[in-house]
Amino acid sequence: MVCVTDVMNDEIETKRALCFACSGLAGVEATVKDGRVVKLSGEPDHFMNKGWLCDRSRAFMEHLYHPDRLNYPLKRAGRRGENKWERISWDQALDEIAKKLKEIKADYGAEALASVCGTGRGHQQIIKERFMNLFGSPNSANAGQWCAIYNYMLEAAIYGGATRGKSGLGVGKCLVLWGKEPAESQACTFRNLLELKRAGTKFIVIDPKLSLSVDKLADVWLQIRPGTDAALALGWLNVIIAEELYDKEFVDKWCYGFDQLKERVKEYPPEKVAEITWIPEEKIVEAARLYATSKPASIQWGVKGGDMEGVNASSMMHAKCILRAITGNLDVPGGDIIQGPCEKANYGPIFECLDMIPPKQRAKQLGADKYRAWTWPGYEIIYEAGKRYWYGKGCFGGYAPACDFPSLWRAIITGKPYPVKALICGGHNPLLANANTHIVYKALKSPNLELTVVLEQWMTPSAMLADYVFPVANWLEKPVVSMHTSQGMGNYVSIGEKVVEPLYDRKPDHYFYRELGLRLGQEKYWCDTLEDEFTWLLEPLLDELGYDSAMEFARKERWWHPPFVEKRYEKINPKTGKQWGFATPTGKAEVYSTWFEQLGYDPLPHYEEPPETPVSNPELAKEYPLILMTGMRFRAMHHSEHRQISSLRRLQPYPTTRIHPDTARELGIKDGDWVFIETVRGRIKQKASLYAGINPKVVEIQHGWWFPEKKAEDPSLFGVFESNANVLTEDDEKHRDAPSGAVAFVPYLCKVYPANE
Ligand SMILES: Nc1nc2c(c(=O)[nH]1)N[C@H]1C(S)=C(S)[C@@H](COP(=O)(O)OP(=O)(O)OC[C@H]3O[C@@H](n4cnc5c(=O)[nH]c(N)nc54)[C@H](O)[C@@H]3O)O[C@H]1N2
Ligand SMILES: Nc1nc2c(c(=O)[nH]1)N[C@H]1C(S)=C(S)[C@@H](COP(=O)(O)OP(=O)(O)OC[C@H]3O[C@@H](n4cnc5c(=O)[nH]c(N)nc54)[C@H](O)[C@@H]3O)O[C@H]1N2
Ligand SMILES: [Mo]
Repeated sequence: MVCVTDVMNDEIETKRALCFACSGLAGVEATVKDGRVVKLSGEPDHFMNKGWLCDRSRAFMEHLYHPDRLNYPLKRAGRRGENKWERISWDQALDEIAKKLKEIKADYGAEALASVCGTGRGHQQIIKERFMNLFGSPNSANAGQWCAIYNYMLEAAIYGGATRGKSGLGVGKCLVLWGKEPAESQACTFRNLLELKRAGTKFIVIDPKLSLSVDKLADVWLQIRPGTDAALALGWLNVIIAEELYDKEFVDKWCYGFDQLKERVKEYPPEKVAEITWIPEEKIVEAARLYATSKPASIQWGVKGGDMEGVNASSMMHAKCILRAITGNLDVPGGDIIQGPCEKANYGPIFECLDMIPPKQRAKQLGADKYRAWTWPGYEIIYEAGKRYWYGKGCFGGYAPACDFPSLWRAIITGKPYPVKALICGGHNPLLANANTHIVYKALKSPNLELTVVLEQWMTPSAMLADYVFPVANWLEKPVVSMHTSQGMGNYVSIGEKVVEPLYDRKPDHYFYRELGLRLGQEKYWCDTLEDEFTWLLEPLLDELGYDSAMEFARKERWWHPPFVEKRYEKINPKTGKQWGFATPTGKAEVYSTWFEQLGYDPLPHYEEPPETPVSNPELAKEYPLILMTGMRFRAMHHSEHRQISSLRRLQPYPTTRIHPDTARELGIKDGDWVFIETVRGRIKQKASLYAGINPKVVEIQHGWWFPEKKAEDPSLFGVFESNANVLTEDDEKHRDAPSGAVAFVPYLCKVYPANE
């Protein structure tokens, strides 16, 4: 409803948007006066934020009207990175790009076009996937390889769906935050967690530092050595199984391979795990007991305890799945609720025309020979098991199956296994986000790339190296659907209105992909506008609720949560007359994973010492004695974004490194000093913040830093090599997870010293 909020002045109206300042998607009330947004505030009754709104979301007024926003399509006029551009019309740019893509496809095959994205920005990713599938290229890469989506895939492989927390479904007795700092990373969720705390939930927080969440929530804090979470999880399993604290009935009836698991976890007694993790043995046992005996209990998703731990990523996430399963916490209110795709939507794979990509092309996906879990081979198994179970729809889409990022950069540079000639980058700043900035730089500068297109809101370091840059709308300038079906999982729907028409020549991403698609023979598959796409996406739900369009639903209803089925696995499936069980090949929760087995990986979790630690490489540790964690979230900014927004930059003016006061003193570093942080790969500069809550042997740095105020031209690229965490990280095989190829953002060995110049 567009309601008139001021009876005296009918030029003022209130629109209800969905915030995309992170992936939290809070409800926002936007006051528009004479066509201009004058106020953003939290939507009082929205289930996500309940009237509250963070600084970053409110700063989107500045984002909307900022003088540095990109307003017109640009075409490169000088050398790549020279910062010489000519303004060009959308039509002319799209015609030229379409012509070039036709030539590339004819000469090298469709796989010679790749696309990259990061957090994906909801619809932009699923729309890009449709374009790529229809074009015939399997080479889309995205951040899901190390962030959330692979985790959901793995959950789907183990018990048939992802356990995304859903608000309002019961208060658990115990909640585990494992490598997660919602106080900084998910401010809306953090507020909801504080409420749970007040309602009596006990919190276990596993973090190498005393985070805000440790401070405000933890009943038990396990100060773990970075990168050793898989050992801790196996230690918990050891205690829970040895002390028979698991749910025997559930295990007997619903778990596959428990005996093999029992054998495996014998290798991880608490005393050994204490030595690996630096957590006192009695605390490991205490926490394991608390988790297993408090029912219901839930383990939340957090990227640092799993997704980003390189060699241990799969094992860690697998072990978390096993903990949830054997303690009987799956599908109970207050526990971990398994969600599949949305029953009421033309979700993921359907929306993206995934079936249109021929098997011959799937087989060419970069990295799929080696990292089979994240790519087509792993996806196909999950899809088949899911299809039988979830309303005939399978699971996922949007992000998986994706190609392997590091393999993509190498294919661009070397032309092997085949040439990659064109790249589309949307919702991503690859020079900041990916491990090993130097290889990304080399790829983006490679003469082998004949065409690079970036869809952006700002001129970023990565956009500087493009041939065409298109100006895209932000979330106030377009409608937004949050439906975790865009990741194939989590079946609720939440939707927001467009607040104002896109300014200048900005357009929603949809416009680009549709227009390019039309020029390449994809007419049949595109709706005219983003609004129409959403209507088609939600058609089954809209029909049921009696709305004509997604936008009517956005104004009147706002969100829809499917009815909850407790312990669905026990219920009778009317189609088969048998119990539902789980959407896996065996119909059980596969603690021993037939998925990993089929793909040729370890079917049970294990712990491997990461390649760069004081234990695995004591020689290196002599020169680089500190353990490095990268990617410390902070509320003011999202990844590489928002450095231009002055109200936010005031909150966080510089890149920051946290270091223990004792360590700093020994190194001659004072609070606020600029310091170099160096690994074997290079060094960067950040400001030291002395913090007694971090282990003296550990330092933590922020990621995403570049400086819009610095020189734009290559090789400065807004100072992209000066303070960027990923100058220090690595993306070679040795540091990656065997099944998924997930890179490590933690742990590495580093040294820190004053930057005196
Ligand atoms: N060292 C280290 N590196 C990390 C991490 C870490 O912890 N440590 N974290 C990793 C994680 S989890 C992730 S998810 C990645 C994130 O990596 P990215 O997704 O690359 O992160 P952003 O900087 O948010 O980049 C998004 C870009 O998209 C633009 N943008 C915003 N909205 C839209 C839109 O609607 N359409 C389009 N086309 N563009 C838009 C923004 O201006 C911005 O430049 O970084 C990863 N990198
Ligand atoms: N403000 C802001 N919010 C964001 C983002 C952002 O850039 N800025 N990015 C968004 C995205 S895409 C993501 S993926 C999420 C991620 O958000 P979270 O899942 O909360 O992850 P992080 O904040 O990266 O790290 C969480 C905690 O893990 C700890 N940690 C570091 N290394 C280890 C380790 O080895 N083991 C364990 N157990 N803990 C460790 C850190 O000290 C930190 O307190 O945040 C999202 N929200
Ligand atoms: Mo992420």
